[in-house]
Parts: sequence; C-alpha cells; structure tokens
Amino acid sequence: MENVGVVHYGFTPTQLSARAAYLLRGNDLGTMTSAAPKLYPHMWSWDAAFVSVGLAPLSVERAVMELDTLLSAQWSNGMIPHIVFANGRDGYFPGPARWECSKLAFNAPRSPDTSGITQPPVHAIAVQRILDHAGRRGRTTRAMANEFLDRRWGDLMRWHRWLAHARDPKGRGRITIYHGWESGMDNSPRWDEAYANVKPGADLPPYRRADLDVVGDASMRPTDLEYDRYIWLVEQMKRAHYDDAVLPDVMDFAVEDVFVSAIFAVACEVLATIGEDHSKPRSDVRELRTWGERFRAGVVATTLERSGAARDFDLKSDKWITTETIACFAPLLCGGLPRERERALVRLFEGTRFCGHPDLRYAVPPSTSPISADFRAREYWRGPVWPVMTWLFSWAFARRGWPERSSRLREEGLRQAADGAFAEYYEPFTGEPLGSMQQSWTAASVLDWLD
Ligand code: 9WN
Repeated sequence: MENVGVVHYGFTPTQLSARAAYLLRGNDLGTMTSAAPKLYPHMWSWDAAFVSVGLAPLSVERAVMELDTLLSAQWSNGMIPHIVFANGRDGYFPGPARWECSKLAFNAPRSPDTSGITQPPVHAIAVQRILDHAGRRGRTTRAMANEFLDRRWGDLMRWHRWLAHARDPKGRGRITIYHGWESGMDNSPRWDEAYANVKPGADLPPYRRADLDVVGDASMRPTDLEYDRYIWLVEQMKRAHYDDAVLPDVMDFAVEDVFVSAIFAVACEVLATIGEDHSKPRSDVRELRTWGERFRAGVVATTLERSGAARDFDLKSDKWITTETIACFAPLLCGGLPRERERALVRLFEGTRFCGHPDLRYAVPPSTSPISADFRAREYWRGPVWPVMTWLFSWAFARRGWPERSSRLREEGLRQAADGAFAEYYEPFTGEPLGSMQQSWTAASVLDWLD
C-alpha cells in the first residue's frame, strides 16, 4: 500500500526522547498531566498510570506526584475514578456539571471533581516502574519512593479490593463494566451488541459534544448515536446515585471485560511482588495472589479452544461476545493458558490477522483486525493502532520472559513514533497520525522505550 501524503520526519532517538519530555512538560498542569492538551484537558486514570511510567525516568518525584494526585481523588469505596477534573478547566464533555458526583454519590470526594466510572487497573505497573527507577537513584529519592509506597499501600489495596468485590460480586474472576468508557476502548466492536440494548430515553437531557470542536474529522471519533448511548448510561448511573449495590439492577449495559480482567490479574501479581519486596502485611500479599489466580482463571475460561482468543461476556443477554479485536490477546498479558493454546494465540497475534498483516505500515497490533468485517482504518478503537497498547504488550511480553517479542514491538513502536506527532492513534496502513496530537501516554511510552 502506498503512503500518500504522510510525512515521516524520522527523529533520532535522542531528539525523540527530548521531544517526548518536552511534551509532558507542556501538558503538565502543576500536579497532574492532562491526557492531551486540547481534547482531554484533565487527568484520566489509566493515562495517569502510563504517564507516571514515562515520567519516572525523568523525575521519580514528579511520577510520584502524578499518582498521588490520582489517588487523592479515590472514592471512599475504593474506586479510582476515570477522570479527575482539573480545577477551573473547561472544554471537555461530559464535565463535572454533567456527572454531578460530589452531589449525588455518597462515595465521591467533595473535592476534586471526578467522573463516576472507572478505568483499567494498570496502576501497579506504574508503582513498580517508580520503585525500579528509585532503586537506581540516590538515597533521598529511594526514601521518598518508599515513603510513597507506605503512604499509599492501603489505598492501592482498597482499589484492588473494590475491583475484586464490587466488580466481581459472584467471584467469576472477571471484572464487570457498566459503561464502554470503563474498558478504555470506548467504541470497540466488542461493545456493539451490548450497546444495541442501550436505548436512550426521551428524557435524555440535551447536550453538546466538545470532542468534535477539537478533532475536526468526525469519522475519527465515535458517532452521535454512540454518544447518546454513552450519555444515557451516565444518566442511569446518576439516577442510581452511583451506588455499587444498585448498578447491577439498573444499568442497560453490563459486560464482563476480559481485557480489564487480565490487566487486573497481572496488576495483582505485580502488586503482590512489590508487597513481598517491601515487607507489606502477609495477609495483603496473600489476598493479592488469590485475586491474581482467580482472575487469571477467569480470563482463561473465556478462551476458544483452538485459537486461544479471549472473549467478553454480555451479562444482559447472557452471551459470549466474539470479535476480532486486540482484547482477544488478554491471556498473553496475564498468562495461564495451556501451552498449545498459548502458542496458537501468539501465532494469531503475529500472523496476518494482526501484527503480520502484509499491508500494515508497522508490525504493531491494530485495535481491530484488518480482516474483520468490523474494521474501520481511521475510526478510533475500530481499527487504528494505539501506541500505548503496543507499549502494554511489549511490557507484558518482557515480563512473560519473551525478550525478542518484546523488543520487536518496541522497535516497531519506535519506528512509528519517529514521526514526532505523539498521536493518540494511527492509521494502520499509512501510518497517518489520528485523533489528538501530543497525547501524553504516547510520549510516555516512547520515554520508557528509550530509557
Ligand atoms: C472517554 C483519555 C481517554 C482514554 C481512553 C480513550 C479516550 C475518552 C473520550 O480518551 O476516552 O474516557 O472522551 O473519548 O478511549 O482510553 O483514557 O486519553
């Protein structure tokens, strides 16, 4: 496939990491980094964790501050909200006035303002990176990082406990999400069937999208119908006062998200190891290991016998959701598959349906398989490549003991990033940067890769 109109500047690694660092400084609002300067002028939960990974090589102190800001907004039930709103900043919808959490939710903090849903639990990965970097620094930095861990250990445990209980009340080893935004992959084809049952009522209060003011090309973003559904679900939650105990009965959307569950499984393992290394209570470490095992088994139980591909489960229609998206590879993050099945899944990842598709500009996983009928090359989570997902798999593969696979993703991810745009996502065939430019987590991924 020809690359028409795409300029690749080809920055050197040194130039690229300097630009990435400069970008994060530019997006720094003081004690939080905005997910992107225009489209997302606030702090997002999983973005903040990835951003801390990128900040850690620059300044362990600043990386700690990022997580401190996020954890200061934790709800009293343990939930880390998906957005922490920057004071007095406008330009994103739905903003605090629409969520109304501090007014409606008894678990929400009075301040800062937050959204009322959550996002994937990647935070333990950031804590691990912070501690690793601190270990290579002087005594003061090490002491500061240890003090951070002591201060926040209880909060991290409450976060994991909330996920394991409130979001898996039946102990199935899979996290239930009540909004597609909670998956972080908002309009992935994974959610199409479940969203078909979300029928916005006539009493959906009017609203105006802000995202299209920033991203001029509407074909790169979710559709208006999708937005109506997103906002309708927020309305349902508000009417339930964001009460964990009520959501299962009132929400039109409830799915077990296999990708979030795999992230949770591995995050529990990572946190347990941190706990062991830093003499945290044995009972906490035991609990984390038990959750890690439960969720790994929960992920494995979703997989197809022949390909090893993982599936989500729609709790409303009581059906498995089978789509060809990056979420199929959830078990590669947390492990646990029988050997043959895992081999098949790695083949799927590296083969022509995903990273090995002959027309891909870079051999990195697209959000949806180009071979799938659901594939849309420019549309958000329906096809484009998301650099931060490439980073997550390269991190996981290194952890799984697959250094070559990990470096291949890193190299390809860096080749893509050499355009210096730090885009939110990329067109898989042409490499055209799409969505928001100067996206913080893209810069953070590059900083970690180049460290
Ligand atoms: C809704 C911030 C976030 C990411 C998500 C991504 C996108 C928000 C939006 O941006 O979602 O949460 O308004 O589209 O899908 O993964 O955390 O970067």
